[in-house]
Amino acid sequence: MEIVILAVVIAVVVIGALGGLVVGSRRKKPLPPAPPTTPDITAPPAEPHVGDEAETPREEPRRTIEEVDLPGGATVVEEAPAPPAPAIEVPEPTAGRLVRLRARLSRSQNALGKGLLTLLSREHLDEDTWEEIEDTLLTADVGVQPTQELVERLRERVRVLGTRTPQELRTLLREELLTILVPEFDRTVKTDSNLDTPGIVMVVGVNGTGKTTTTGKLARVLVADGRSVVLGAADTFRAAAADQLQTWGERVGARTVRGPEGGDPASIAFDAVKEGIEAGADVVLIDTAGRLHTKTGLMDELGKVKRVVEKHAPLDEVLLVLDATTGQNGLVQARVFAEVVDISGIVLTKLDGTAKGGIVIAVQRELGVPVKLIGLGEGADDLAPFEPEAFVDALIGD
Ligand SMILES: Nc1nc2c(ncn2[C@@H]2O[C@H](COP(=O)(O)OP(=O)(O)OP(=O)(O)O)[C@@H](O)[C@H]2O)c(=O)[nH]1
Ligand SMILES: [Mg+2]
Repeated sequence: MEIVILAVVIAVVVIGALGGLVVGSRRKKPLPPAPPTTPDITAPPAEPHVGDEAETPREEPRRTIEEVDLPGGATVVEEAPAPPAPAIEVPEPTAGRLVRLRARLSRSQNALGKGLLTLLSREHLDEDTWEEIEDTLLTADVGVQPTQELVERLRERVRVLGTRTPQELRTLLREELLTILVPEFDRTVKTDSNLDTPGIVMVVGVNGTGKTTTTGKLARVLVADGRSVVLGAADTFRAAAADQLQTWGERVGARTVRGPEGGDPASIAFDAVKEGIEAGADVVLIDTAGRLHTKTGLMDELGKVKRVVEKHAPLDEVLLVLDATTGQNGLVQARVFAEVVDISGIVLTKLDGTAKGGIVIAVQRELGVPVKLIGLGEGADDLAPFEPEAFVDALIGD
C-alpha cells in the first residue's frame, strides 16, 4: 500500500515536473531571435531574411538622380514608406552668397585694405610711403608686376587729384583694385554643354587644396539651381577619397560613379560621363586625385583623364583648385596645370584663413584665366561665386 502511495506520489511529482518543463519550454520556444510579436519598425517592408541581407544592397535598384526632389519640383511624395533613406538637403541659393560670407573675407583681408587706406591718407605721400604701399601689396601676394602697375596708377591719380579727402582716396583705391581684378572676365562656371551631352566639369590641383570639398559644394550649388548631377570619383589613390565624394553627393541626392582603389582614373571619369549621358543628367563633375605639379607621371595621367573623357564630349570647364594660403607657390602650380589640362577657371579656397587675398590678382594675371569661385570655409555652403566688386568692398569696407 505504501509502495502504491509512494508510486502515485512519484508519478505526480514526475508528471508535474514534466509539465513544468513542457510549459517552461513552451514559454521559451516562441522566442526566436527576432520575435514576430514585436516587429522591428526600422525593418524595410520587404522583410529580408537573414541570408538575404547581404544581397539586398546589390539587388536594390540604385538610386538615380531622377528620384531627387528638386527644390520647387512638382512631384510630392505623399506616402510615408519609412525606408531609412538619408534626408536630402536643400542647399542655400547661391545668389548673394559672397555678401553673406563677406564678414569672413573682411576678417582676413581687412588688413590689406585698411593698411593701404591708412598709408594713402598720410599728409605727405613721399617715396617711403609709396614703398610701404608696395610692400603692403607684395605681402598680400598681389605679385610684383600687378603691384607696380597698381602703385604707378595710384601715384598718378593722387598727383592729379591734388587735395585728397578720405572719401576720395577710398574711391580711388576701390577703382584701381577693381581694374586690376579685371572685372570684365566671364566668371560663370560653364556647366552647360552645347551638345546633347551633360556639361562636363573636371576639378584638378595639388594635394589637399580642397578639390573634393569644392566638387561637393559645387554639386550642391547645381542641385540648388535645379540641375541634376552625377559625380565621378576619379581619385583612385585612396578608397576614402571616393567615400568622401560620395558622402557629399548623397547629401543632395547626386549619385557617384566610382571604381576600385588603385583603378584607372581615366576609365572612371569616362564611365561617369557615360552614366551622366545615359541618365540624362545635366552636369557631370569629375573629382581627381591631388598631384604635385612636379611629378610628370601624374601630370601625364591627368592629361590622359582629359583625353579619355573627351571621347564622349569636350570638357566644358576645367577648374584648378588653389589653396590661397600657399601664396606664390600657387602660381607655379597654376602654370604647370594650365599647360597639361588647359585650365578654364580657378577656384581659390581657404580665403577665410589668410590675409593674402592678393593672390586672386596674381593668379589671374599669371594665367589669364579668371578666378570663378572662392572657398570661404569648411561648411557645405561656404563656396561663393567670385565677384570683384564685393571682394574689393570686403577689402576696404564700404
Ligand atoms: N577653411 C577652409 N577649409 C577648406 C576650404 N576648402 C577646403 N577646406 C578644407 O581643406 C581640407 C582638404 O580638403 P579636400 O577637399 O579633401 O582637399 P583635396 O584637394 O580633395 O585633397 P586630396 O584629394 O587629398 O588632394 C579639408 O579639411 C577641407 O575641409 C575653404 O574654403 N576654407
Ligand atoms: Mg580629394
